[in-house]
Amino acid sequence: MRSPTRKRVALVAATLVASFAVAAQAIGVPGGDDDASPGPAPDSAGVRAALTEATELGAPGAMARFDGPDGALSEVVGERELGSGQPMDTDARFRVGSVTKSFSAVVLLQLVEEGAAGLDDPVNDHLPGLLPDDRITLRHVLSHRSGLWDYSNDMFAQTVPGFEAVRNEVYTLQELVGLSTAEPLTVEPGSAYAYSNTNFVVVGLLVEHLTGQPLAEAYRERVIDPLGLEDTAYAHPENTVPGAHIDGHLTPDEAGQPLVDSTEQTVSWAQSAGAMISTPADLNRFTSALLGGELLGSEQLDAMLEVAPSDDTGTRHYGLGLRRYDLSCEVSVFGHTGTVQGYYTYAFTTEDGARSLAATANTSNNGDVNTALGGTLEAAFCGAESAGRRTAADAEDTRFVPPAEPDLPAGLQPN
Ligand code: REX
Repeated sequence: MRSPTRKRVALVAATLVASFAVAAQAIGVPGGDDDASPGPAPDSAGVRAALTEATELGAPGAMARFDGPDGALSEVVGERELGSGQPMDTDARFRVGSVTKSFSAVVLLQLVEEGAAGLDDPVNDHLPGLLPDDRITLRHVLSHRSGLWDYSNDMFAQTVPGFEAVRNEVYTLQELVGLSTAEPLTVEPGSAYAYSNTNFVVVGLLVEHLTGQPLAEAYRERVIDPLGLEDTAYAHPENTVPGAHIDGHLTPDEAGQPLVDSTEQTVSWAQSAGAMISTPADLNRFTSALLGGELLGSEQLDAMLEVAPSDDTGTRHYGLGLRRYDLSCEVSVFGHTGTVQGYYTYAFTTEDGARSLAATANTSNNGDVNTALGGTLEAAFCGAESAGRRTAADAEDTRFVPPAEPDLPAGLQPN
């Protein structure tokens, strides 16, 4: 049972699946849902231009799905598996990388809501001796302010050899934390934002400890089943993507080398920081439900939305397992980005959860593709009238540039 403070928003099934072009006519529903601001109609041409650009820059395929007051709108470009001739498919599953962090944060915040732990408790109060500094709290790990070294920096210094070395490995969460704590803290606990996968491995350990359940069960019981996310799975340590899926294609560091099929991998190096599998519809349902108050009560949701800058652009922020991007049309969207070998993902929703976008491209280690894919956000949430809109003609001028994340090693692609 969720706490009574959680809003029980009725499950409104998105029944209309149309092209972006149809909804671009008008989204504005006078007398409709009072809570939801209709917002501008999504710019289907702009979304398509962003996806097309992502494929021109090296992704075999790219796709996006928008869910809003008028239903669901999908756009696909390119192939789901290089050379197969099979089109991208918004019903197919893919690896969502760090969007997993939002799922992990929700589960831990539910446990905080239930009184199993306090946000400002030291992690070591619950897992004695795990971390080298007793000052690191749950809030610090959820907001990337612990200073815990990101062990994955070392793993992927060389992209393809790094990937091949871990793709079939199975780590324990403790082993991953151990790789981090062998290095000194990068900042004083609580003093600064320093993105690190280690933080969300610690979140996974806390969830397992506080629930007494394996992570997969905790995600299923608390998020996946209640929201009916039938295409979302935490399959670790299996290395396949069950059912219809998009293949991953990792871009080698050396120019001109062929893409490496990275579909099969355990993602054990990331686990609660990045091993979830999902679809655009499920990601939109998840982000919309989260901001709509279905997963957390107002106190925990407010804590999650309390953000600090994640770079110096003034438009990119991080809360607790959640990013906030401020778009050119003065709309702020909340969600997460993801990068796991072979896949880039964006999953964001408006503050009321009424409009959501999930976009993915089936390559990684190609920052230009990631930047192009990010253009779907401006197009979908700001619409064709926005100064920040993208079309094929003015894509260069209106490029949506994800922030530089100074804490990521060279070669990692910040979102
Ligand atoms: C791992 C290396 C990137 C990727 C990473 N991913 O830390 C986490 C994530 C799970 O999704 N983070 C993103 C590899 C940034 C987020 O939070 O938004 N890069 C690749 C290399 C570079 O190997 N040498 O691009 O596939």
